[in-house]
Amino acid sequence: MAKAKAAASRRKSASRIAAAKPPRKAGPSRPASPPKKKPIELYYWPTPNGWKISLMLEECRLPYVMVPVNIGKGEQFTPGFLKISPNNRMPAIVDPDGPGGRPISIFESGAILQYLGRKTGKFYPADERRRAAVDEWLFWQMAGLGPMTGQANHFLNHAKEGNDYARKRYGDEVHRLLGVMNTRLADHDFLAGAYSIADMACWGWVIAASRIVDVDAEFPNVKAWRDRMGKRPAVERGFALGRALREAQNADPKAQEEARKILFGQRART
Ligand SMILES: N[C@@H](CCC(=O)N[C@@H](CS)C(=O)NCC(=O)O)C(=O)O
Repeated sequence: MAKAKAAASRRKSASRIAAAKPPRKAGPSRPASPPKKKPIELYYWPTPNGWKISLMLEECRLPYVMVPVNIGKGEQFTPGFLKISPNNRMPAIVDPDGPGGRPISIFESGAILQYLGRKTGKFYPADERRRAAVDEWLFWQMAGLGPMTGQANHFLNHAKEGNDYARKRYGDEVHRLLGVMNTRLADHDFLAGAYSIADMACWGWVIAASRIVDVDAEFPNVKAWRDRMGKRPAVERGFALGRALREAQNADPKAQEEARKILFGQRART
């Protein structure tokens, strides 16, 4: 499969997360164990969309290797990555053990979360009524909280002076969405009732929105949810994945300037 081949060429630079094989001990031969499954490849950079998938992989304890896609250096435009993710956005995954035992690649974080939920039977209930509730809040994040917080962050923290209308429009919308979330969480511990992929999808965006809106003061139920999630060991691990990579880039003004040029002002390349 072409996509999987392209992925293989990028694997060289992968940070190996999967447990290393212990050395074989000499001694009486043991019955052959079933062949070890290859880890999932996670194409990733530590951002709110990337964290969704690192959280889910950690929560499910699925073996994976993280392949950094430095979006500030333009690695999302390499031909190998575009074969996996034609939208030049991370996250994406390649699961060597996909449907029918054949490799599959998936882009779009919501599609990846649903796929991993169906694959593992975890955090994405099979019961239709409960699944519909998870989908509601997952799509709410994908179409609302994520894009609106992204735009608010752009106009408030990255755009040049001016843009008052855009700042207000997106700032207001983030505030409105946090209000919706706060109301929902008044009588639910998690968005769809039980902890699910919808919560994982929202996690990083609430962290990002907390830099725009005073969540602690204005939205106490969202704060309590953020604290509840933050205490989960898998969330801690998923949130920490690749942090040093991003910190190194943030500490380098030249790299930041290069990133701005790559990330802003993109137009169709064909
Ligand atoms: N809808 C996509 C959005 C992914 C996305 O926007 N990823 C950003 C980082 S958070 C990215 O890869 N940006 C690269 C670029 O702008 O070229 C998803 O949910 O997977």
